[in-house]
Amino acid sequence: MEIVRLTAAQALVRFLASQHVERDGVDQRFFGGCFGIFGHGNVAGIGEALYESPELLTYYQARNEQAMVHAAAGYARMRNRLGALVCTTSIGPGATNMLTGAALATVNRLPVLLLPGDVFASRRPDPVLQQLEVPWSGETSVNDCFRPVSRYFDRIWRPEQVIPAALQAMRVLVSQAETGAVTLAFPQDVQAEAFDYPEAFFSRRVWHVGRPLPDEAALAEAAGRIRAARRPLVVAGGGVIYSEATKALRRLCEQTGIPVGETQAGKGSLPYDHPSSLGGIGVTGTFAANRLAAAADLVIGVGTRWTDFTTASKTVFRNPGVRFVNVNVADFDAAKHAGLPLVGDARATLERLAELLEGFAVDDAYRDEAARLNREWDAEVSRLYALGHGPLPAQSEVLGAVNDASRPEDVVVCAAGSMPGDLHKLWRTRDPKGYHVEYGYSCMGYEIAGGLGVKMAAPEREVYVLVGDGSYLMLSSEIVTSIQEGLKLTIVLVDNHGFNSIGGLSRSLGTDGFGTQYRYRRNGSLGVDSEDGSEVLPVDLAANAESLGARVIRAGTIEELRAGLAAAKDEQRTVVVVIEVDRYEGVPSYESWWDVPVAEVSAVESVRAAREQYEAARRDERSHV
Ligand SMILES: Cc1ncc(C[n+]2csc(CCOP(=O)(O)OP(=O)(O)O)c2C)c(N)n1
Ligand SMILES: [Mg+2]
Repeated sequence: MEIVRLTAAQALVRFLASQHVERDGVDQRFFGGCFGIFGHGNVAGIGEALYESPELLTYYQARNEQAMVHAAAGYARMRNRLGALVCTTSIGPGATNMLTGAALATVNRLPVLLLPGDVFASRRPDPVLQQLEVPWSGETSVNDCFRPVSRYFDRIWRPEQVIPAALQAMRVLVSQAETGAVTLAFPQDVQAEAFDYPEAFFSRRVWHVGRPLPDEAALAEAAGRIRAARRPLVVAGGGVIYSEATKALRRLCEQTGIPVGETQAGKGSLPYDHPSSLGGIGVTGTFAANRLAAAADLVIGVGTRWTDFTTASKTVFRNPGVRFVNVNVADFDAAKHAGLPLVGDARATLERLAELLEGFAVDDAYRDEAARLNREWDAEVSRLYALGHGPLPAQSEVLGAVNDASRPEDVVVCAAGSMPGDLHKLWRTRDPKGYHVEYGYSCMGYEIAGGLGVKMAAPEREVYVLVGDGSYLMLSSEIVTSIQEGLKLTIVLVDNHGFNSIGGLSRSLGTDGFGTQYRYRRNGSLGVDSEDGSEVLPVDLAANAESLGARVIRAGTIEELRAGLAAAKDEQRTVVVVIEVDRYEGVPSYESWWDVPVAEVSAVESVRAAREQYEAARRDERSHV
């Protein structure tokens, strides 16, 4: 057996560089590079390995560890989970800064490989700088916090352990059912220790990503139930996009006339103007989708986790006899809502269902109803895109201008605040990869960092990052990375001086926008929305973006925004277009509800009224059992 003497870090980097995935006969390298921030916990281990052999994995320098995991998640999503990035950090704060990113990746089922440095395995210099001392446990470090937010966790105590740990990491990363954050905590002394590794460990390894089919009996049962349904409805989730099942879905809809509502991750499963497309469903859904959902007798979930936003907190499906069929590669999701589980790949399963449904179609009246609702909804979008609101424009007009400026293949990126809901309703998606709203974790600060990852995965597309002022303030540092790497982003910063989304939620629940605006403290209070007009904080986010090296365009009107977006197209580096909007001119919700509990007792009259409404609304909440 040929052997090669390497440090544990060199061995891991060499192994990662030779991993490939193959689906449908297309072979691609799995790791597109390694993000990192060095400290004493990784500079001489992983850092040395990357320095010694730069051809193995391109090193990208990030500004913030949370942000680099967001970038890795954005990258993996854009690559339909057939590609990933590695993230290396020092020990202690560098490591724990990645926790939020790890949770985001796991919640969204996106592969990221995290290599937090860890305290000395030998424990010789205990406690090392930044070590958490745990009086009751000698083998615990801050990295144990990664366990619940990782789909696989290991700590590499000895250099030879790189071999099983790396192979297990790959098994999980490429598994379409299991994937998420994979964490290999790497003690800083072990990283630098040498071992005689078998050369074969480093040979090119191709991980096949298959398209498993559900059990044929379950497929036959599903086809029977669909044939018996009067008002079937498909709910398309992220799995449709990841499995590249959009064409198969379209064929099935055209053959059968079954209409489609989309989750946040599934938006783009059909183009917005397809007659079977009802757009977003649930809390932030369209009236088209929510109306047909209310009466649906059979709901076919494809690649969806069935979150409360999709089900409008279990109020959107109102037909007393409604039943579910769930196509999902993960049996965990396929079993939800007491559905008939079709555990398999979305594309292969939809293709097989189309065969089994040969000759079946819904009534023409139902097909026509969906097409009419599609058109009526689009008229509503046109209305909101062109409100002409003043003096400050409405946010919906900003979305319209960005949609108009973008090409079909360009990508819109967003994550938290009031824009994800508005985008879910209003964005006219024309390409399956054109809509990228992170709504599994809806993490403020994902927008710019995630957009960077999207651009790394698809440099040929323009990436439009829509970010609120709150998210921008939380995490905008990767603007610097985008400039360092020449990875251009067009960032549209929508300023409403605070948390509009939560302000609106607060008003609707009786607490008057308390604590959601960026205002001075006056008379002991930060103010509420009914006392609007007080001075806002003098935060100049445009100047901030400029100071980071971005080209900045300040737009006062929608016309200036349109001109700014046109100018941004000719720019090579990251552009930030800043526009202020009227925070009270929001997009309404359409026949939906979200369960956010209101105080059962309160001294505040408006809260008591909200509680009454809450109790009434909750009566519609049902369990699908
Ligand atoms: C990291 C994180 N903290 C808190 C929240 C809760 N939250 C959701 S939206 C929001 C406000 C976002 O403000 P901004 O980005 O300005 O968007 P706007 O609501 O004004 O549209 C908050 C605090 C969150 N989603 N993520
Ligand atoms: Mg805001």
